[in-house]
Amino acid sequence: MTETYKPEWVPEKDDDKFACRVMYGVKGGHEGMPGSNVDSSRKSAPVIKRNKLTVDDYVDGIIKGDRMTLSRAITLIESNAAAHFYIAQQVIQRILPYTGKATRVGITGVPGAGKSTFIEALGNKLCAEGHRVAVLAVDPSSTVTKGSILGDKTRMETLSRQKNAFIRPSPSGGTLGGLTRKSRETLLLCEAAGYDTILVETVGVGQSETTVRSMVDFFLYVVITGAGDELQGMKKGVMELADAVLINKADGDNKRKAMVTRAEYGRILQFLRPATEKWETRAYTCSSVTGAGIPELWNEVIMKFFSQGKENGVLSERRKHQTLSWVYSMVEEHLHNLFYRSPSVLACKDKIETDVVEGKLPPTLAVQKLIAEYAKTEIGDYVKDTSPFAIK
Ligand SMILES: Nc1nc2c(ncn2[C@@H]2O[C@H](COP(=O)(O)OP(=O)(O)OP(=O)(O)O)[C@@H](O)[C@H]2O)c(=O)[nH]1
Ligand SMILES: [Mg+2]
Repeated sequence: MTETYKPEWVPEKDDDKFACRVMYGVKGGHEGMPGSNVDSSRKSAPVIKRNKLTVDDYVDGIIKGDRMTLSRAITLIESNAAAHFYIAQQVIQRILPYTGKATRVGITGVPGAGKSTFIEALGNKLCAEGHRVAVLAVDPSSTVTKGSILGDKTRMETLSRQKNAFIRPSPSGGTLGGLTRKSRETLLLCEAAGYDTILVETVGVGQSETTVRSMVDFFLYVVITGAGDELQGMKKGVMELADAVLINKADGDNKRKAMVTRAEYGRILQFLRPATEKWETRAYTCSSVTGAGIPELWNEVIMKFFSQGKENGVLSERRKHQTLSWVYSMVEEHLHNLFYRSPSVLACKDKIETDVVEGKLPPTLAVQKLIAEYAKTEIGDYVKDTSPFAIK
């Protein structure tokens, strides 16, 4: 009989919220991996079922800085299963006192700007100086392909070999709080595990920049010269979120052009409102391949931002504000889910939609009807609800 193991977090049916599929192992397994020594005629490699960890196991392992426990705790947070949500929330609550000490930096930019290469160069420098660096990715998964945009480009080969580095590709969205919650909680786990610098990479599409901006202290916008400038220029909104604009790939023939681009961005930035109070957002150049400009950017710009921000209280204000806005974004998300999954709303939605489209019902009245329908049956149920947020 073929031994197969289906993890308990896999939904019974394929769900469009579930961004990956569980596959059989490779025939004979991978060299050096569990099952590598099995008979190659077997259909699939046996998967060794790991012991379930208790909340105490998770908390102790994380605080000790154990990478395996940290990885498993992140998987727990990423899980869309309600049972995992309960355990994960208990773990988060217990590790909270150990969080908040890291330097949180977000990095955004168009695909191919060199964000991962930059993070690798910076991460290696920081590890060499004795820092412990965690790299996370926030990637709006494509609902069409169910895949992620950053894909496996977050590999960062040299950095991933450093014992002081922890690299975690992005979680997928889905139910129970979605991407923002998962990313924030992952960041907290890494802090509790002793990582003093957290670098968060995100692709400049959709809402992901705002998500990352809302969870980091310093936000870096990586751009490149030449083709695509018009596109990047259109992203004025991102420039208003940035604490520094970095013109990457300032090497070889591109160096001069990068200097010109830097001056151009410098001019634009003068007219924009800086993202952080009492801080001037400026443009800088670097080469992530040669490493030129990276130590200066870190030591003279980013570190200055942190020392200044700690002294004048701007950073602690930002963190307080971020925590509160996190609470309310979860409230909104949860209300949204409750409404759209409410059986009474689902029961009357089609009829109301048809009436609106046919001009029989004004949109404002439709809103009132839908909300009234929801409130009538759902609010009372909420208290005895089985939802993870229900009052017990
Ligand atoms: N010459 C030069 N090439 C660079 C530099 N930084 C990155 N590259 C190259 O640019 C390409 C894209 O780099 P990535 O680091 O994958 O870019 P990214 O912004 O992380 O891309 P996505 O994750 O797809 O959004 C790679 O081929 C890198 O080798 C640089 O400073 N100089
Ligand atoms: Mg990348």
